[in-house]
Amino acid sequence: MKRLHILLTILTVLALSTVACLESTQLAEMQPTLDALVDRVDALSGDEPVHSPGPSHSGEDLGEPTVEFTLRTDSEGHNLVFRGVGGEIDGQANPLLVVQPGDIVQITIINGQPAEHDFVIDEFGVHSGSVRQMEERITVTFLADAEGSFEYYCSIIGHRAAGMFGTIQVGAGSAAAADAVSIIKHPADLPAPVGGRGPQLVQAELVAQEVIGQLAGGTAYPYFTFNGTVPGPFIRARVGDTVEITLRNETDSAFTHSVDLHAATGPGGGGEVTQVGPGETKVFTFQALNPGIYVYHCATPSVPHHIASGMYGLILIEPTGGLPPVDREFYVMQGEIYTTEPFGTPGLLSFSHEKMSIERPEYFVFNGAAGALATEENWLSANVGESVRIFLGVGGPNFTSSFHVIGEIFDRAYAFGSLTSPPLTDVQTISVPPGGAVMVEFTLNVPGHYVLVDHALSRLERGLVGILHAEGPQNPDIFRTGPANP
Ligand SMILES: [Cu+2]
Repeated sequence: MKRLHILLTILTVLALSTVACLESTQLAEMQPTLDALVDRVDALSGDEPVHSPGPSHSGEDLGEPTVEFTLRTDSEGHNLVFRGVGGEIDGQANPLLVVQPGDIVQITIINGQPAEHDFVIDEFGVHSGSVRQMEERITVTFLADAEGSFEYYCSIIGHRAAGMFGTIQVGAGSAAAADAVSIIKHPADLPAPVGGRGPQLVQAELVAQEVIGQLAGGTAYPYFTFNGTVPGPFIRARVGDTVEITLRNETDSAFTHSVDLHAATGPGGGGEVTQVGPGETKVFTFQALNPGIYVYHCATPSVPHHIASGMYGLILIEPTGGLPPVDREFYVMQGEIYTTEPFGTPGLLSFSHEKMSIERPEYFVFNGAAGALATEENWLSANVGESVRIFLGVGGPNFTSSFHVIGEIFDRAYAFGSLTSPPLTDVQTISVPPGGAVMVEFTLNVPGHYVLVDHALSRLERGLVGILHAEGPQNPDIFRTGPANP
């Protein structure tokens, strides 16, 4: 059911982006994706195993509630939501409701809109009946007699798709998942261009940190990171620079780690001389001989385990004179995560060496987590008229990305991360191999949401989606709804 929640989250993001783009872009391309997702969600609604919950409870025979929540129907942008009232959920849209097995749960719905809504949790037989008038209230009480994550939603037609759904988590796994930290690297977090300066010494410190991180809502994974984020820090230098890399491994680590920088010329790209046990620090230095956008990654066996768990990043070696200036630069990396548990399982998941060895990931991610770049907090933000540059790397460890931005065309694509070859021009989708990267550039002409995907689109349903949010005036000469000559 958690899987359903994630799909619905993605669906909502896509629905939101589609609504926002109706008068602007790419509806034609988004619609099949949305339709497919709707079909998938519908199928899941029917075939998800039910955790042997109890029958519908009317409330009278349950006794006093042991936990209470209040939700108010509301809107948020183009979406409809349940908004938390009071307590820890106050003000949150579609809050995660955490209860324990055996709790008698009472939920009060207040209508914040002059429209019909209701409140349903299928697995617990909860069907509130409708509220129609402003401030009308209805209360449901039920026994949380099954562990796991379950969806609550409004069953009025179209309302779930518009965003009226959330998760109630009962018992196990919720504590670990709730304590998990965010490992998402913000896509705008990268150093300024080097410009026209001469060669110099560039020092970078990498810290190997093993953390329990949020893989998805209510789902955690034991990540290996450089400096606590996936990808690790963006390292920026120029050709001819002397680059000094310090790798420290936290004292509370369980594993040895290392770093291999594809920008370095020498044994293992540094991987041989940087093997550091817990609490150790090692330093090595290389000269940046070749310009380009390069991947770095941990090179400690099992190397694909360390990479799949998040130990990768990009190092940019700018050519003499620097890169042409642009208005916005972004840093995005794609990877796969191999969990023992199926996609969508709540709680703390575990790494599966078996699934990794047969290349069957459960999750595909941009910047470390499912849907990491699809929320306003972490999406790529720019304005109409601005030139945009995306550095897209693939940590992998195994899957090639067919990188595409829905509704945009790459004016220039520096294939394979080569910055000294002439760029490809006017490119729709570009292949980026594991351990490889690309630099793409384009200008934003029309406001709206542009969705970052791997055009192997099944991966979208496993978490691989991001949004480039463009604000500014409409540009009807380039895109508009309606006929050419109204
Ligand atoms: Cu490692």
